[in-house]
Amino acid sequence: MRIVALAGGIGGARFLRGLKDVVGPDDEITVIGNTGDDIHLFGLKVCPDLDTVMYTLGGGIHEEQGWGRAGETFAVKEELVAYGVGPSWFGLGDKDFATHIVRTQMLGAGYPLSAVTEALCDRWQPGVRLLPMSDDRVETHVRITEEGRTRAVHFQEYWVKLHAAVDAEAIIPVGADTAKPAPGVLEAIAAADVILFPPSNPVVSIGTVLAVPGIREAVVAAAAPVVGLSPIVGGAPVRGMADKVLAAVGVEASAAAVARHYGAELLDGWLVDEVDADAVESVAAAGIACRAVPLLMTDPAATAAMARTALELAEQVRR
Ligand code: FO1
Repeated sequence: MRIVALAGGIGGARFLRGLKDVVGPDDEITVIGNTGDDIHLFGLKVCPDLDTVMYTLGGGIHEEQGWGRAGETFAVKEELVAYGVGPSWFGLGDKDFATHIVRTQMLGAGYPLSAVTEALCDRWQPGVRLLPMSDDRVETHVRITEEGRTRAVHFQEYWVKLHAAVDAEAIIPVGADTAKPAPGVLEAIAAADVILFPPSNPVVSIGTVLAVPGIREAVVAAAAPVVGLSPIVGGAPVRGMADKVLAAVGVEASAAAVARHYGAELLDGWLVDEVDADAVESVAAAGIACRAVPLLMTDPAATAAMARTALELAEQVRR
């Protein structure tokens, strides 16, 4: 079976680990990773979501944190701070720096991001084919107003520096409108037997992947059933700032509203948590098959069960 998953960072990566636990040796997983969170710092290109998937599936992730490397040290960051060179609010560790140096060096030599990602994955062996959504630069910016001053900040500044404490007024995936899907992305979607939307952020993760011209259209046209898992449980995001960015696009932070936001054009099936069982009827009324099951990735077994249920729902809704 060929499975395609669109993924953001921590939630997507953890779900994919559960998915790997339930598929067979002949099944192939292709991950189309969000690159809208990418940021250029200290002359280096940092790809947080691609790295989170790569480290999580490759066994190098800082488990509790969910991003960055296990056993990390911060000597380079401290030296930069000593030179007064910022930003100091973004936690790049020494081991992680090496990844960004290799990536930036290869990009500078002319390799596209997709080839660089493949080369990095040669080391980590994540057990999935990890494709960036695009080789072109896309950067998610967030419009905010502070003390009467409106400005757009990089998504990482909104999330890591400002802790999403200010309302997001608009989400701007800069460059997405002219970006092209990376090699293999459209082919993987067209050839998929199942397409999954993990419990990633529907706006700044999966929404950004779908904003690359051609990707949404390919998912809509795909023969494969498309099943998503709600990142909203009991009216709040399991982690992250999905409530803030959903508000910016006029969508309520509820499992049912996120399903309707994707819509029946994209989704054939949707999983909500048991606490949101009352959403099942309204999601079904929108033309999307819906089941209420435990959706908290509390341990590997619970995560694997979620992945198994998503694949079962895909079989039930197969057209
Ligand atoms: N998240 C934080 O909350 N604080 C950080 O300092 C931070 C640094 C960081 C460095 C590399 C990386 O790959 C991820 C990092 N993240 C950090 C996570 C990241 O901000 C987001 O969680 C994702 O971009 C959203 O998926």
